Amino acid sequence: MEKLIITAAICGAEVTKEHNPAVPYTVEECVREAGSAIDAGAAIIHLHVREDDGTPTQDKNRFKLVMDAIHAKYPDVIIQPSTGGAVGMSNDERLQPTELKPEMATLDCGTLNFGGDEIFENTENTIKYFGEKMIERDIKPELEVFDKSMIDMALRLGKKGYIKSPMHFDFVMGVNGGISGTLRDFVFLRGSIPADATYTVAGVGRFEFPLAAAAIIDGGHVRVGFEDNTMLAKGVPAKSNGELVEKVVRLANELGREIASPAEARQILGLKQK
Ligand code: KMH
Ligand code: ZN
Repeated sequence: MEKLIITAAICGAEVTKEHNPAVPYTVEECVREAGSAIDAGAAIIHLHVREDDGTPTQDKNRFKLVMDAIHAKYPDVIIQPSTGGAVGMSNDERLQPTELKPEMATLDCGTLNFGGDEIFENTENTIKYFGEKMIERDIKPELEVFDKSMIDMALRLGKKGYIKSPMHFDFVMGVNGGISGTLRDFVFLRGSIPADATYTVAGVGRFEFPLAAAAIIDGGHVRVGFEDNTMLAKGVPAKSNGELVEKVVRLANELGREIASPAEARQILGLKQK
């Protein structure tokens, strides 16, 4: 079986220090949290950035600052900026980090309810626009799907030339408004992608580790991190993103799956070697 790629989603746009005091806002905190995850075995850092007070931003200069600071200490790691940003941001605001030509970036494949009155808006034209920009900038999209219909959207737009194959999906499961985090729905999603596609699974909250175990067994890949879940176990807050990655590494060891380095992750995902 292919080695396991672990992605750490270290901060997200919604989670705050009130949820867990280790959620990073400043550049130094982002380097600390990315470092803890990389040292534990993460090959990819899925990155959102914040102002020092925690306000989410898609500012290109802030991304550059954080990405350069992480790469200064960890030159090999794959940094995957978010183009989802935070609810309510405009398309061009969200696309700013792609101007830095990262190896990968997320591409969200549909609109969903995002709690309360919030709607995370990704119209068909938005997805096409983001797809075109990523092809133009030679960026491999991680296709974030929060429901089965979003896989169908990606496949349809792939046929029209907006997304290249082989595709790489991220099943984000357990968001209120998206698909559930059950094993039944995991099997449904993973059975709905093309044979040449790869996937990672990001289980939200209590679904994080059960779905990680399912993907480890199935030959898929795993995302963990404060963006999705801040707890190491019920009632036990994680002290760092690294602790969440360490738990995935323990599961992988028990289940006989080796961990991919960033170079091995590049090979699995078809990215150019550095
Ligand atoms: N913060 C969410 C609204 C992504 O990174 O591409 C969107 C999100 C998805 O986190
Ligand atoms: Zn994200």
